[in-house]
Amino acid sequence: MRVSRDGGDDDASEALRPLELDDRTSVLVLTGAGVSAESGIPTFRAAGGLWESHPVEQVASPEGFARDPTLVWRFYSERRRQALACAPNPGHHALRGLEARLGDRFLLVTQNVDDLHARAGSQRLVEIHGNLFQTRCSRCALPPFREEAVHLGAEPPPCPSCAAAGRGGLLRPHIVWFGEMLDPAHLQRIDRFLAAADRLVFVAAGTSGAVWPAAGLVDLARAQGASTWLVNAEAAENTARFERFVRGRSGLVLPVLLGGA
Ligand code: BV8
Repeated sequence: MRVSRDGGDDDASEALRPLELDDRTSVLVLTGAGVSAESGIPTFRAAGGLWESHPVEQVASPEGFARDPTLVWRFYSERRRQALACAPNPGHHALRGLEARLGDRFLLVTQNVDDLHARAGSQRLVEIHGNLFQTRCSRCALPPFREEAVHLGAEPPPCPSCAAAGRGGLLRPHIVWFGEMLDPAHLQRIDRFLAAADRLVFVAAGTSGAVWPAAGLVDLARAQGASTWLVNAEAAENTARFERFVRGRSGLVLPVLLGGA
């Protein structure tokens, strides 16, 4: 496994060694769909960004839900089934292991909604795009709740509290769709972690750097003086923003880089 510098080409690369982390160093990690690929969950890129010939932005958007809530629930129900049938891989476990060693000097930010980091035991975890197994009402203030059920019926599931009040609210996945704001509490938690860090290492893994604001996290970390690593099977849209690029599968690279191997 080779490390190339500043998005440079491979022949100037060096052998991969575990990160040197002294007790003044904090680690911020961002993961994407690539980290769950080895668990059997297709990435957005691999699927060509399409679901059943629907551009993902169409089914993962408030407009898509307003247009066809039954179709959107089929999209998320199939992903619930798929995620429940999968298990965390060595990449997830290596992140859990590093958290155990660093404690509060560690924070894991994920774009993944598949629940695999939580199932691997990650605690200091920010699911910035939500979680497949959380449901809320699209209309009233019913608090989000854990739900593993699939909704494949002709009718989308009604909100029980709206139904009781004679309102027509529908349940929706508690997921951040395209065009929707991220939860400010999540962004504040990341900012607090960055501000509290003495020395900082930022690692992005299994992400194409195509979706914002997640793709800009590397720049926030650099602004804090972080050393920056990208672990990805192929070059990402923002590879040039990283000091070091390890081209490889996260299930193989992360256990070595994070020293759990
Ligand atoms: C918002 C939940 C603002 C849903 C998701 C600036 C510039 C351009 C566009 C925008 C911008 N700012 C905002 C936008 C619009 C939009 C956006 O970014 N669009 C993109 C498409 C251009 N952003 C938004 O809409 C965001 N909201 O901006 O609100 C706002 C402001 C005012 C008022 C209102 C609103 C919300 C974005 C969140 C959307 N929700 N997920 C669901 O999952 O169903 S995004 C979803 O797609 C994922 O969560 C993830 O974030 C993204 C997919 O990206 P990746 O995870 O990186 O996956 P991908 O398949 O692309 O790549 C995988 C990589 O892994 C590949 O590189 C591959 O090589 C690699 N790989 C594969 N196997 C492995 C591997 N690597 C290692 N090991 C392996 N084994």
